Amino acid sequence: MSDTEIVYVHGRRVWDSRGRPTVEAEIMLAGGGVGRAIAPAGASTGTGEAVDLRDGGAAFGGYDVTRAVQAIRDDIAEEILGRDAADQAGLDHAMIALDGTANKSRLGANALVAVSMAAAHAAAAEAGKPLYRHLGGEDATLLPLPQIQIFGGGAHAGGRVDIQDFMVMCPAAENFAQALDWTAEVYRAAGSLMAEAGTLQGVADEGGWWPAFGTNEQALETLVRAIERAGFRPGEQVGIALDIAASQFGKAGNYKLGLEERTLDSAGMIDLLTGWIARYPIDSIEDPLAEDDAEGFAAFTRAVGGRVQVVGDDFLVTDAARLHQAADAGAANTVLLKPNQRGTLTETVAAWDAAKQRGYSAIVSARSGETEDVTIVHLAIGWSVGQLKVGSFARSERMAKWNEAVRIEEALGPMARFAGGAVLGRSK
Ligand code: 2PG
Ligand code: MG
Repeated sequence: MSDTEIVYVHGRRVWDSRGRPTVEAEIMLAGGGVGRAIAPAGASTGTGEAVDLRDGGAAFGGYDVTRAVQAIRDDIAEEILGRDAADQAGLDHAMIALDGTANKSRLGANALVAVSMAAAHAAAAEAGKPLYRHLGGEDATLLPLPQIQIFGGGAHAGGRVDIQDFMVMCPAAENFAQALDWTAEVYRAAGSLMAEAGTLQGVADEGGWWPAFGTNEQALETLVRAIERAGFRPGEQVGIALDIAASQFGKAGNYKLGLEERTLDSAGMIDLLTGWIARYPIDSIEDPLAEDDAEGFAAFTRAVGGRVQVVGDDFLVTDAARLHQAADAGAANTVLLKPNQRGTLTETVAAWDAAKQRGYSAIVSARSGETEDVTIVHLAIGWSVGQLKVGSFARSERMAKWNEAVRIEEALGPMARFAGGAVLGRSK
């Protein structure tokens, strides 16, 4: 029996940052290595995502996960006991085949992703290495440029404003730790601006300040003022990243901006956003158009893709095949990588490989429903992706991830390289 043979598989129900049930998997190997991981959950999900299997019914608003947990204990355990955890692709493909559906609706992508990540942790533990090092070897030294939310909106704030994430990036920071230092100051300055305006009303789902604004653009203006008040030069030291999450309010070419009581077509959305790009120091825009608007995506990318990251989240759903299609059409230039959108690490890596092949950048991303699980930080560094998005700078399910990256940067010492502005195509 090899040391990396799986000898124990367990699933259990735990709780996420929204107080909803989620799936945890635990795996033990013959050599004694143990791995554990928890599935996250989205709120603004793309229709092309693998299925987050929920029980439905009355309990916990229908969000219970007893079926997904049971799938780990029964079907998945039976399939993977005796398999080699060091063969991640073999393991993941066995689970994909066992599920047998195109969207993981039988066993649940939440069950699969927890097991897939737990197996990676167990194999790393068996090898006596941190996960990032196990995944990337000696080359895993690139600390990501973080995208950190200052105001949360959209589906994460009851639709209070239409736009979902108002984030900052610190491309001019010397290292990851300094990017956090700067972000902490901007986050605090934004909180004081809200307090002074009498609009400080707590935080949204991912810890960003509650967006008590009269227009979407007011949030942008306030963000620029917060950057300045924190003592930074907007656009140079600290830039803006937006997640429009347009699938939440746009369908079939109609974009309903509830806050502003107007409906735009695809061209109108593109005008609105290119106007914002002209007036504000925006470096990155995610899901500027809806998932069903590939033509809009391509038009927007033609218009601004040379100077701004155009990121596909709901549009690409961490899917290598979709990325190739998008690349053929010239739509987007960056892909968000969310392991639970597909259900296995192997498929997530495939999307990252496709991105590299087609000249796309990538951003590893958490979900709005998160936990203390820090696996994605190790993926971002282990795969040298260069960017990481985890939500805001508050609430421990977010801070746990930022803190893990601080530890890894420290452990790498002089070997650590910070992705900084280079991932945005900027020279220092
Ligand atoms: C997104 C994520 C994270 P959710 O849209 O990028 O902000 O949200 O997990 O709700 O899909
Ligand atoms: Mg998104």
